[in-house]
Amino acid sequence: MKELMVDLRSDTVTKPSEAMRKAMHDAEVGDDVYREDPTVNRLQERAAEIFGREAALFVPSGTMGNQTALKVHTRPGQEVICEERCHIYNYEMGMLAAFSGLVPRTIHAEDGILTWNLIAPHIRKRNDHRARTGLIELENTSNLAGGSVYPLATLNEIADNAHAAGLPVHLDGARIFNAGVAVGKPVAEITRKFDSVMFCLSKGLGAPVGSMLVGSKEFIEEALIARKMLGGGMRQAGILAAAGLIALEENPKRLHIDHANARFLAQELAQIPGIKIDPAKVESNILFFDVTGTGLTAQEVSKRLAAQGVLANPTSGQLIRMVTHLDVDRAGCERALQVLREVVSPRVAVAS
Ligand code: TLP
Repeated sequence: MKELMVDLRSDTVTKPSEAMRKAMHDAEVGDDVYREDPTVNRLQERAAEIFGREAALFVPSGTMGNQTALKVHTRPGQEVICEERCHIYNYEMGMLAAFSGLVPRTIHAEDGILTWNLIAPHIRKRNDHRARTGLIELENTSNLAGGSVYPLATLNEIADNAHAAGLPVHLDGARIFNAGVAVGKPVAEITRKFDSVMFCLSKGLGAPVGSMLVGSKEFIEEALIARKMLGGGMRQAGILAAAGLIALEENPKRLHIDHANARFLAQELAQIPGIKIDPAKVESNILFFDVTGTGLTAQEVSKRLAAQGVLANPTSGQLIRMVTHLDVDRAGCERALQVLREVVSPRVAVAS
């Protein structure tokens, strides 16, 4: 039964490969709070190089990377402009308020893709009554908007205008390598104008733990302090960085497979009676579909799928999310579809 499990809940569920486990075993380590872990240092140098930046910092999670960046860029009482479905606001435990004293100024954008025209009216300069804007934050790919991908021109236009207004721009690039594959451009190019970028090693790239922050030397020096405040100063973290290095070097080049599997799932899902999805909107490795037409709630569908070894999370009463990754192949996708067809067929719905 176990080997038949198809886990589409998230790309966070990937397990470290044999090569990663071996590299972890063999990793040269030191105390990273003293900056003496050679493997962490190597990972940070490689990340900075790949993104064309001065420096990088290894952090235990994407959440810590984002919250560290927010802390460095802002002062308490300021507003952070972000899209209403973004991770920093919805899934980071209110830490933008708790840790940095920020107020989110959320904006709704079609498919989660903000534009300068949407942002500009919300920017507040110094004012005797209202909170000042401190930062603009974008998410690429946009997770909760279905893995949507920013056009490069939109990213550049937002960053240029933000800078002209004296505002820094942070990128939650948890899945920035997926975005790069989707637009066919190197990550250095699509993140060039951001003041800081967080990206995850532990999602589609398959590392067991870890994310990175990249930016200027000055930004990373400040980020080190905020990371320590959060308890993120790690010691012999080279054990983790060793797996991260393999993730970073090897796995970006296979992400197109996950995108093709997501498109395949979407096209087949669209054929199932009662399921609603627009396959044209699936640009990377995340997809959402609406089960309202099946007469079942998303929770019921998810429970029935799980009973047959297919895991996919409901994100509301109507929507289920599926995320493709390196531990799910085409056969796994086919199996997930077959189980779903059975689960939502009218005969099964009546029998329950
Ligand atoms: N996303 C997780 C959940 O928290 C929703 C997932 O399964 O997709 N930014 C983005 C865009 C993310 O999707 C995530 C994780 C993070 C940041 C946080 O990364 P971690 O989980 O490492 O703190």
